[in-house]
Amino acid sequence: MITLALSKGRIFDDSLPLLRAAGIEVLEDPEQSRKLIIGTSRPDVRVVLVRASDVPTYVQHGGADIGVAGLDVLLEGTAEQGGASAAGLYRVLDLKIARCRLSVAVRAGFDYAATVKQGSRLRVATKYTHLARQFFASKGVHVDLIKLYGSMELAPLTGLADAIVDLVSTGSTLKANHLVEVEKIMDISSRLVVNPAALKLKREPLRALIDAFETAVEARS
Ligand code: PRT
Ligand code: MG
Repeated sequence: MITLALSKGRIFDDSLPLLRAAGIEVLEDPEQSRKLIIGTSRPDVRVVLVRASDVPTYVQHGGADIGVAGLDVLLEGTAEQGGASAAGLYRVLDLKIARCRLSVAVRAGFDYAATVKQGSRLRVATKYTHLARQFFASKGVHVDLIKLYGSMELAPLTGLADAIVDLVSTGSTLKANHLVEVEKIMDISSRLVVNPAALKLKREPLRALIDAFETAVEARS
């Protein structure tokens, strides 16, 4: 049995066409069912539904053999561990799905460039404290980081912070909240991650699955 960890929402939705191209149909819609383990048209492949930020943990500790996780989640985890790439987690393939960018945004009218130039401290609210710390340190910008778990956009509007570091795709969330993107930190897409022990034990079926994903990604780009 191969266990694939996916998160509900955009990663699940964007993974479906790749799975289909690999000859795998998922048998249930996670939005309709409350099941956390879903079968597929392949009797030897099942999907487990976990929080996006829990996918690396599942794969790393063998709760899943393989999984799909955003580069944001993977790099924040690595930065949290002091730069050491997680043992027990191979990043094998860029699936080029759930694409977005990690950016700095401020309230319209806030002079970010001047604040940075003057060397004043910038108050930054984010879920990505480790990536934000690395980014601002590399630019020599002094920051006070405020850890939030959601609705980052609210922070500059309420005076909690001067800036946020968050994911942007269409930009409409920023726009709706009168925020402007002032700097891109990095491009993000989802990656296929594999447990190294599983890759040894289930080498052939896992290799075949990874190859099928790779072919599907290439066919789409
Ligand atoms: O939602 P939950 O708290 O369960 O977990 P999650 O937010 O980590 O999961 P999910 O499913 O929202 O995101 C999973 C992954 O999708 C992320 O780790 C990213 O790699 C990727 N992704 C791609 C995005 C976006 N695009 C995205 N736009 N994740 C989040 N967003 C959010 C962003 O945070 C902001 O609130 O969408 C809003 C901005 O979107 P636009 O289109 O208005 O710019
Ligand atoms: Mg979300």
